[in-house]
Amino acid sequence: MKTKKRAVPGIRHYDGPAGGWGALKATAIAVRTQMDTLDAPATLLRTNQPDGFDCPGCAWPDKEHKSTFQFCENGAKAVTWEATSKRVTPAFLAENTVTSLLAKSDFELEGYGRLTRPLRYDRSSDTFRPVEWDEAFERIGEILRGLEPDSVEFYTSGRASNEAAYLFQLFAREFGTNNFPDCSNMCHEATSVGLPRSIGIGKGTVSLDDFDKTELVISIGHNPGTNHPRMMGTLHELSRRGVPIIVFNPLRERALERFADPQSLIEMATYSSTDIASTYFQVKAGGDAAALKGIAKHLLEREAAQGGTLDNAFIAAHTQGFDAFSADITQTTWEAIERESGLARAELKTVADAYAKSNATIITYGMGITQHNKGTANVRLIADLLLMRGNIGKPGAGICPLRGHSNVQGNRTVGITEKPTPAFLGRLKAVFGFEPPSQHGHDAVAATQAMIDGRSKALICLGGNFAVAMPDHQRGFPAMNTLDLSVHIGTKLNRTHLLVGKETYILPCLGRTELDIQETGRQSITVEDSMSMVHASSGKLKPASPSIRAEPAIVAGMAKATLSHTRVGWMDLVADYDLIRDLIEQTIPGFEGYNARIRIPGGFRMPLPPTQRVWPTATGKAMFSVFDGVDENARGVGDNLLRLITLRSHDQYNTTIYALDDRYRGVFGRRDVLFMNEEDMARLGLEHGDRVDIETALPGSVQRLNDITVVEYSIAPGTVGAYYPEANVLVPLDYLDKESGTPSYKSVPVNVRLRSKDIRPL
Ligand SMILES: Nc1nc2c(c(=O)[nH]1)N[C@H]1C(S)=C(S)[C@@H](COP(=O)(O)OP(=O)(O)OC[C@H]3O[C@@H](n4cnc5c(=O)[nH]c(N)nc54)[C@H](O)[C@@H]3O)O[C@H]1N2
Ligand SMILES: Nc1nc2c(c(=O)[nH]1)N[C@H]1C(S)=C(S)[C@@H](COP(=O)(O)OP(=O)(O)OC[C@H]3O[C@@H](n4cnc5c(=O)[nH]c(N)nc54)[C@H](O)[C@@H]3O)O[C@H]1N2
Ligand SMILES: [Mo]
Repeated sequence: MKTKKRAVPGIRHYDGPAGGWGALKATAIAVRTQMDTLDAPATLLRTNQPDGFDCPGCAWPDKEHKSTFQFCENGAKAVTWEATSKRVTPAFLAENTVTSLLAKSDFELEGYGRLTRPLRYDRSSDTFRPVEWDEAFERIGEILRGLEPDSVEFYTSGRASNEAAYLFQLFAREFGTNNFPDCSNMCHEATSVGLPRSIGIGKGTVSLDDFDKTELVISIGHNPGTNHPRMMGTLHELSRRGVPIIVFNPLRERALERFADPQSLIEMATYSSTDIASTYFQVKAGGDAAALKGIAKHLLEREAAQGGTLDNAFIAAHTQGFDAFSADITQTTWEAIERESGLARAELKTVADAYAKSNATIITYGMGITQHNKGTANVRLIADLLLMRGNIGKPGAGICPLRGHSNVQGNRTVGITEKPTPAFLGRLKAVFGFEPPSQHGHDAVAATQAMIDGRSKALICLGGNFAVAMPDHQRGFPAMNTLDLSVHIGTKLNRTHLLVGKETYILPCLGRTELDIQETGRQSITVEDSMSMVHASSGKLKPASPSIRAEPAIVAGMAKATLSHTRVGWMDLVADYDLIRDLIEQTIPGFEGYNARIRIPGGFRMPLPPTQRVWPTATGKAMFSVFDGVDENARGVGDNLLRLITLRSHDQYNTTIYALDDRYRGVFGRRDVLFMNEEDMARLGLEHGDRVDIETALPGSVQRLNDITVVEYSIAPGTVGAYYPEANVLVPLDYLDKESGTPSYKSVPVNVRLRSKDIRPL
């Protein structure tokens, strides 16, 4: 850092490690500001315990889900945020019109606390008013019955349990549509589309045990200190064991550099920390394909020169497409690789050498890989690199996508997909006796487009904050207002709820931490983590209000009121979730003995054939791919093009903003910042603290975000970073990975213009 840099309000360089005392302090603040302190310790201690609830934070697994308490700052935030003692009461809603609430920030909206009553929008007073559950269900059913099934969108956010999600898809399919936009479409869809083509299944292949045996980890495009904090314990252990961790990330993320484990007495007592990354490559945003191709190119050259580099026996026995893959790598020039990745040939050689030396390598990745124009191709390239040395289906090796929401993987497993297989539909028909629709439905982008065009007339949301999470708020928000009906099952108020249609209902539900008592007694739900482990979760806290209901009960209530001739015994299923699990078992392979197996602590693992070197692809082999070119084909226009990545702060959970700090990046009390490299600032004549306007630099685009403060940061040249969801206004709806439909949230070409040299006070 330069010393002459001027002081900017809320921007302070953060020197400490990630974790450590700062994490304990932040947890204490989360508890104090949200919860009744008497409840907090017991609640936090039940997180991820055999008889407790699954952390609603992230999808990183626990050691057999029966570990001792694993401290996690952001898990604690997720739990305290849900278990808050704050409430949105009917009196509060009567005093605050929807128009006035829309003027509040997302941070303020969720900060009002838990929803307590089912609500209906009243246009004459512009307020939400309490409504009885049955009345709400009846009216929702009446409107839905009057609509074409394919003009209704059924959105799922990945916090929903397997049981709720299964009922939700059953409702939609018996109603007659496969319109299932879901948060996965904005997240790991590139994994769900790419990995089946490469290895036959759209899930990661590693387990926690593999991390104990691995010799090398390559971490690409994810920020575990914030988003998968329990993974830090694993990385910390690896680093102490001397396992190299090679990071590819445009931004210097503190947790990937240095971490103090709050569970390590010595580190806490001595204020010391452990280095995490052995090497840190600040690849350009969207430059990963070039970097991966560079590593592959070195491997091919090494194999030609000295042999012993590729696992030729594995390639011959288990794969197809190697010749086309290697021909493409061979003809890719070093010049193109260096230009697009921003990394030198010699740097990539060090990675190739480390990789060639390792007998068992894991590659982990997140949104830095998937949220790109070529997200699917990126994912496949990671698989290719692993296949070159037989690193799938052997101990200590494999591919490890870091999933998002705590049950996003489970939602897909139990049928939340707009492209169901004929086999699954056949089983639904055999078990339930109705004819499910076979025509593919809408994903998240297609659903939004259909709403904009007026083709879709209703949106039913099982959780989430759909309109805010999606790109292009300028077009998406007004489309919400044109709907005949919007229904939101949620725990807290958010902007999507307030973008009211002709009729709008908010149906408040229990969270994971809360007791769920139905007719037959206390119920557990189940979830599937990032490593395909399925286990039970049951809350213990008293529900936020006596008038809220469990998600399965709300879905069943709507279904029963909508489907006059339903073949499903909705109310029996709600009375006993074991019966829902029986139906899942009958219709989805891999759930044999479901109810018995979730009663064993730790649960069970879904089948993962590639771990046994069985490849359920069309050819029965693992398939190499060819990544076309080395760049993203971003059609940027203009002179001073930069590439924008939109990302999460340390104090947020997707669109939920817990607080306005981003401690590790040195941002406090504000979110209106643009991280920029020193070189780019000099080139553009900008200084730390200058206020700029950002414009999307795609042909025909008129999208902009005004008055953002430039913050000098260690980020790859040519790359700038801003926070999601504020920066979503800069992402066009049709700027996406064509193969998977994932918006390119991490590679938007932008131009930046100086607005003012005055520093904005906080
Ligand atoms: N506390 C907390 N936990 C969460 C979430 C949360 O918001 N808060 N969200 C959950 C969800 S839904 C998800 S999907 C995950 C998200 O977890 P992550 O995948 O970690 O998501 P992001 O924060 O969006 O950013 C990822 C990282 O990618 C880097 N990056 C950006 N572009 C590129 C690129 O082109 N190449 C490379 N190599 N790196 C790049 C960024 O610098 C950043 O460090 O976390 C889950 N867990
Ligand atoms: N620019 C940009 N945009 C992005 C991303 C990005 O990196 N950059 N990331 C994308 C990703 S990876 C994702 S996954 C999406 C996230 O999109 P979503 O999953 O739609 O968004 P969330 O912010 O997780 O949803 C928050 C809301 O969920 C509700 N909620 C919380 N807990 C529960 C519960 O237990 N049950 C129910 N029914 N509701 C609950 C609350 O009402 C809360 O307001 O955003 C995407 N958007
Ligand atoms: Mo996600």
